[in-house]
Amino acid sequence: MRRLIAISNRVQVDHEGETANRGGLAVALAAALRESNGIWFGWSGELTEEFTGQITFRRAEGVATATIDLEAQDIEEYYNGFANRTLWPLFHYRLDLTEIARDYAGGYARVNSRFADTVGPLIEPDDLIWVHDYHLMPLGQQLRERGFDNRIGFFLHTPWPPPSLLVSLPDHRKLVESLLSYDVIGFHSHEWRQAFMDYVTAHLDARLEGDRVIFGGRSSLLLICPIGLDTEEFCAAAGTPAAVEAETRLIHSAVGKAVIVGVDRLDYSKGLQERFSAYELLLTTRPELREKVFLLQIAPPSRGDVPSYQQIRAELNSLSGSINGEFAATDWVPVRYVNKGYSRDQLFGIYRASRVGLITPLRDGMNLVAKEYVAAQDPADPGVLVLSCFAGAAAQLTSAVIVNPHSTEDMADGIARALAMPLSERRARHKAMLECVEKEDVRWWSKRFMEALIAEDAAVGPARSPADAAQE
Ligand code: ADQ
Repeated sequence: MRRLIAISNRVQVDHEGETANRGGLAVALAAALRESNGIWFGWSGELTEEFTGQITFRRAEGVATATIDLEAQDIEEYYNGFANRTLWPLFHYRLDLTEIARDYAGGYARVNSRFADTVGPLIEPDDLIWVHDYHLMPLGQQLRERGFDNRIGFFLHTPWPPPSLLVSLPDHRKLVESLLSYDVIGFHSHEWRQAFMDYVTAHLDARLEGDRVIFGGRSSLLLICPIGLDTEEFCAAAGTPAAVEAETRLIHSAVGKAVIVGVDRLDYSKGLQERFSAYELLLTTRPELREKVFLLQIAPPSRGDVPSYQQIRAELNSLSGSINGEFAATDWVPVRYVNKGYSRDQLFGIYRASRVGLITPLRDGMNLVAKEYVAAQDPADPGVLVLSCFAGAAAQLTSAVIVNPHSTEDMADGIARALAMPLSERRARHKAMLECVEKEDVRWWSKRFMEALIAEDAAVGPARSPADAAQE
């Protein structure tokens, strides 16, 4: 089996006692790497006074990791700056929150170049390289410039924005051209891939041939490859003490009330304010539901150094407080808003105890929480998933109650429908979704991507090392 080198901004594997804030990518990649005996390379999350390129090698949960520390200026300009203040909002259609600054773009280029310089010596000619996410779009080109002609793939975990938004980015052409150094570019859904195709045909001197882009003498395959859950591992939580305790605690504390659950990183793309407003509308327009339901929103803070994240946190505190102030009774709190992380076992129990899973991002590349909610249900008496039409997951989980997260009325109707849904319909919808979550899991996802990358190898021929290339 070919060795995989996965490269992502952060390398996050669980060390004992740490479970909070683990992103979707961490969950998915660990499984893919364990199987291929690969190396996961990226930033340690640590700060260093001066960048040295020194690599720390570790092994955690069967995954070999190689990490580097970054300087404060790198973190400010590349991570907090270009990645989280420029690209993340832009790629989630939030031009209003997109901050453009040359320092950010400069930091982004510098860190991508530092990644290329430090990972380079680890790469052998036969390795497959898989780069992840918007933080590292130029890395493939940086590696090519250093002479690596391994098969290199890139997977985008976020949406790809429509061309009319992307052109707001200075140097948008340069960024997209750099992506076309990859052999395979993966997207979660047809919609994100189509937006990419629309851009390259409108703004670059590129040609589409089926699902390939031909540009600058290279061909890149544009692959639709929706990420899945590590379903087997996640479902192994069933019956564990932590899962059972979380489930029974929630059921007892609910005393017969139906639990509506939301689990999200605290991020403006997740539509949390809109969700709270929809729930408020539900209680206002359907008084018969008061004291019969409550919303449990779990949202651990993320990216606290970025002002828009501090702002959303303050807004949600105020919104949950005002809903509780308006509707609460002596023995009923309508919104339980919890800003902390839970272990995966506990999350399993929480999902299982909840009658409705309310997942309503305004835009989301995929959304793994929706899949986790489905996987955790009891097939004999499952809860109902209410899902935003703007999550990548909606293209696969078509048996969810699909709602428009911009319409509080539509969401309130969706929740009411889910609460009233008869058992037979709940079972039928759940069965269809579970089939997809089980079949198209994280192994299916990584296999699909890796096979596409290997097939490119057959098409293009074996890679040479930079040393071979120099000798020729
Ligand atoms: P995220 O935006 O982080 O990921 P998501 O796919 O929902 O979003 O994954 C979040 C993960 O964090 C889930 O596995 C969830 O269980 C976990 N999590 C959330 N809240 C938690 C809590 N309180 N305690 C413990 N765990 C918690 C990005 C993209 C997504 C895409 C993924 C994977 O934004 O669209 O689905 O990458 O590609």
